Amino acid sequence: MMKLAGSLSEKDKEKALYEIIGVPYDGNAINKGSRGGPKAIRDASQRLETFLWHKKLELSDLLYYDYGDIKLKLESEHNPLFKAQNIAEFVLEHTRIRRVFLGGDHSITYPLVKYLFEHGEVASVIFIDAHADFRDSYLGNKYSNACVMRRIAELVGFEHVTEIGVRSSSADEYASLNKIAIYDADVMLSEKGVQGVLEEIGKREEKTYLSIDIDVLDPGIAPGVEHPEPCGLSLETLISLVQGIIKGRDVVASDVVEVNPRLDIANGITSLNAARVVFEILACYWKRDNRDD
Ligand SMILES: [Mn+2]
Repeated sequence: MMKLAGSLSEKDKEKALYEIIGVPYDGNAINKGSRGGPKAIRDASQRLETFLWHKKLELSDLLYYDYGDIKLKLESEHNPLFKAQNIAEFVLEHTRIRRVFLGGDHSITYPLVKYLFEHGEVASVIFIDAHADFRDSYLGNKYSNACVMRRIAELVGFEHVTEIGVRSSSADEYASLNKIAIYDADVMLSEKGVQGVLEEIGKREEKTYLSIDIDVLDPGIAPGVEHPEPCGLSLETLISLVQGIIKGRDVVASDVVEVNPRLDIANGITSLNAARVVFEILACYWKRDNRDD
């Protein structure tokens, strides 16, 4: 298996400060294909320079290791929560270092947060997503990727969740969103802007899980997603959010989810931009840990 570009080799994995874990699971999506997301992101990362120009950082100096993918147990195929527990079992085996998970459909975030929350590693959750994902149930499935933020809010407390970049929900979902902190996509273009949003959310020292649904980007630059939503963020705006959040919060784990290579266009732009976001997360982890502004 191809590792994410810049990863330590297996013989050096004990040196890792950060770890990458693929979760090739799309069992709770309607339109399948995001199980291919981790591989597509790894493949796309080979097309980018590992020298991050704007930060003057060589990624292979940051010491991260790509562990590969979680092995999902097929006997629990028909129970999404059993699959969720399988994911947590994998995380249990690993040491407490900052992580990046590669999805997979967005439902993977719930079991990951659940595990980390119950072990005292995460206190709050930030979603960057085009969709509210706040339905109580979707087509009879409470663990659908359309319900994931609702399940997480019920778990960690509504006051501990924040959503950024949202521009789509049902009317019923919208009525329940007043319980959480939300910055919709239009706010980035308002007077408050990205910096204003970051000043409000990025200044608390609490262990945070940052979940990035790649569909928060405009479909013009991220077409390979299950539910493309027009009028999305630019990659520059998303990167600014990632930088500010990781600078201001103790982000112990992140994910980049919903890359669906079956729905992507031929040049693989969705996977490429997702790989770029993963690189940025790793660089921001390193800058925070080395107090390098
Ligand atoms: Mn979404």
